Amino acid sequence: MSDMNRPGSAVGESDHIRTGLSKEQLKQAYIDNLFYLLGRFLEVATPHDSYMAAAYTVRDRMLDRWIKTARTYKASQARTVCYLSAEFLLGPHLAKNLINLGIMEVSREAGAELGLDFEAILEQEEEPGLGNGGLGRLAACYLDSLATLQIPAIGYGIRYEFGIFDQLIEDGWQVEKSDVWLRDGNPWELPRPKLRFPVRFGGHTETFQDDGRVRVRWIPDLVVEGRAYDTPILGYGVSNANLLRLWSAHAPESFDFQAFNTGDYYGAVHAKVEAETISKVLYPNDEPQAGKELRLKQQYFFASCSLQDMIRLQLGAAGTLEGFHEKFVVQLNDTHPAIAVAELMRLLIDEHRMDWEPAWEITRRTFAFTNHTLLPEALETWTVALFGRLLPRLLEIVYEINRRFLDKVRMHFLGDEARIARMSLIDEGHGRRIRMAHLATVGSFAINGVAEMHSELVKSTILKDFHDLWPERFHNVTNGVTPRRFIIVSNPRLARLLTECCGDDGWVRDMDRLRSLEPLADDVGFHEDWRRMKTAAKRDLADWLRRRVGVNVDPETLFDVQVKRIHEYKRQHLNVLHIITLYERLKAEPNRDVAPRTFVFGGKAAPGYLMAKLIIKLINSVAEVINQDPQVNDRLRVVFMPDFNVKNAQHLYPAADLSEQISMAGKEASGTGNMKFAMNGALTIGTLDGANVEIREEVGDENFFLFGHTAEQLQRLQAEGYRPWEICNDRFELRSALDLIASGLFSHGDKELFRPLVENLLYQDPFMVLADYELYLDRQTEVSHAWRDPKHWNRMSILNVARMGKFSSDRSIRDYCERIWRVRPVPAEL
Ligand code: CJB
Repeated sequence: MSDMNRPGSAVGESDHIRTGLSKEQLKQAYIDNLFYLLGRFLEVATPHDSYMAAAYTVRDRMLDRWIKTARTYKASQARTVCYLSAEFLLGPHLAKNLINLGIMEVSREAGAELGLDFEAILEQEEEPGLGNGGLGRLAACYLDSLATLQIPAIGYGIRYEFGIFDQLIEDGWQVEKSDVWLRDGNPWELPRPKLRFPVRFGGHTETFQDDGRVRVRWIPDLVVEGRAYDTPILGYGVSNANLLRLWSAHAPESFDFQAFNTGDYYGAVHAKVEAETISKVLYPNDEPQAGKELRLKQQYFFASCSLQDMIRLQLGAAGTLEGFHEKFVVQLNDTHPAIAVAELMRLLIDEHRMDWEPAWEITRRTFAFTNHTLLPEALETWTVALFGRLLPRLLEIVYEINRRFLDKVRMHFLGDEARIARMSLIDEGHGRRIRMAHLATVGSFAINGVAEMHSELVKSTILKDFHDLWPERFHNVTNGVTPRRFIIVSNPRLARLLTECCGDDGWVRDMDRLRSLEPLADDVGFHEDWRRMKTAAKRDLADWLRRRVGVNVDPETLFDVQVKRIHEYKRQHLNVLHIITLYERLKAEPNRDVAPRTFVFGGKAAPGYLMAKLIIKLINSVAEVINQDPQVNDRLRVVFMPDFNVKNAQHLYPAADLSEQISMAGKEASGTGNMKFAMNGALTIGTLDGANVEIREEVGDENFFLFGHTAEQLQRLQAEGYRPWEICNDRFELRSALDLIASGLFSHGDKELFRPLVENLLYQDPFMVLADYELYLDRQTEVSHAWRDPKHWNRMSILNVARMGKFSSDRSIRDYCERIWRVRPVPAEL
């Protein structure tokens, strides 16, 4: 990437060693930081010292922008977006910040002159894995776009001491290792020890008279202190830097002293441990949430700290809470922070002495809610018993919100008691549970899904009754991903090519400009550039896989990639069935003409999700047999890339030829990996699910391999009585693939190992893998044919990249700004 548009040069470069962007200034600053912050000098610096010094050098430059941005925002009094998310999956900071500052190339040169191995320095960074997958990564993309679009915004979340586990593969099985990302220090954050708020748990409530009004006092039995850690988030090619504020849980000092003074030493230590546990570890998702008391504590903890912080800011600026909802709009990233609705009511009523009606008016106009899934197991509910024990005051408030809400419903739908039971915030049917999605919906002025199809399903299924009541509150905002991370950082060759074709790098902020590539789709010379770029990325990946995984793959083969969380609904096992069928075809007919393929899988399974873990074992077992079989291993290779995370993913997107987006229709809310692949020129094989539908619309049906039953067809099949075993009777190859797994061929003769998986497919098949098997195979055969015609393939690949503008997260954020948040850019100047 050129450094042409770097913000410093646009607005007059500073001479200061901490802010200047010239090569000499960067070199000097690096040596200075190495010396004064790390106590090292060039000759003895380890790669990690070098990384830290480089990070501090970049951070200094960001702080300059950050402080000026904060001043600008303060002066403008503009509305601020607060993005509340239990997850932020940021990926490594260094490369991304160098790009956004516009100093990647000059830093590379500075590094070379200092004799540093620039790539090795980038490689040193351990990413903050504060998220599970799509939802957390989406939050990170949105922070990047908010800053780039110069929107005043704060991301609020939890500073987990341990992020998502590191995944090792041992004997084909997933093994989890704790993620100690903070061990060697985090140069990107600034602790704010003075910025701390108390958060209460347990105890009881009592009423008292206050100025003739009855008010409630909450006497907790545990008080935890949330302390802020701030990370600057810089926009691309602008001077705006926003704030990510993460909360870490501690025991308040006064609490310790009390117990020490009464001689209860162990009690004090216990209280401290209990407090600090709250921000200890990120919960892996996809697991039944029974009994996850700590998770509810985490949710309340960060919602409360964030709201107390907003109230502090509001009172500081305006001296009153009256215009709170005009100053702040709070986006709830799924139901994880939904308790904020009740907590804002508590803060306004109990702590700031407001009456219910004005407090509710503010609350309801503050929040907006994004739903990310329809899967029943992910729709959060908490038992009234647990909720009441941990958060007695919040339970009272939820009851009151519910009472008033149901009165309205009753008036609207006279006599429809069934509807009232369905809409209640309390599910009376399953041991009395609080429905967090209902709380979020009732407390929000806008509710949105994350792709058109998903938003329609939200309206017609899980929130149908609410849509009947408030149709105007429902929206769609299709997800997007940031081209800074997923094109420039991941695929610099493609970025250079795009800049050349467009004449400048304006496409990075306006991806619709890539449409100008369309005429090049038939240009022979351009095809050559395209092929060279793709092959180089495939060679890089092949090298990386050889070094990291110890597998050799041929960059000339079709790279067929499926990376995402391992889940039955995402149907990695459908992909495996295709591989086994190809294997059997080649064994039966060794000279059969098949397009040589390398299948790459990656993704983590929730530690308690046994079927997902068995799918990982199956992939590795099939890989072991196929890769060692000389009869086929020149045409088929299977690789499982361990520890799929943002950093590793960056090697994959540029190198993929085919992107597997094969979820059961109706189950994937959006998907965002589908976008990352297509932006990098991979073709998609996919079902009509989530954002696949819109990607296909944009890139054109002829440039997308669609297969599978639609959501309605699958529903009908299920309603008619779905009998997967009968499908096997008619499909010889399917039966045979399942038999092969059951035979023990892939498990050293062990016929039991994969039995649960095979039997689940044959007799239940909840995600209708077998129903789509044949359609999938047919489409894969067409993929192989298309691959044989490189001119045609390249054409499709170029058109995919040219037409992916819609899926930049800048477009998503613009949608949110215009339709939901009603906020405008506030440009910061250096
Ligand atoms: N998603 O990653 C998660 N975690 C959840 O708990 C619920 C949903 C995913 O969110 C992504 C961002 O919206 C979607 O693209 C994806 O389809 C969904 O599964």
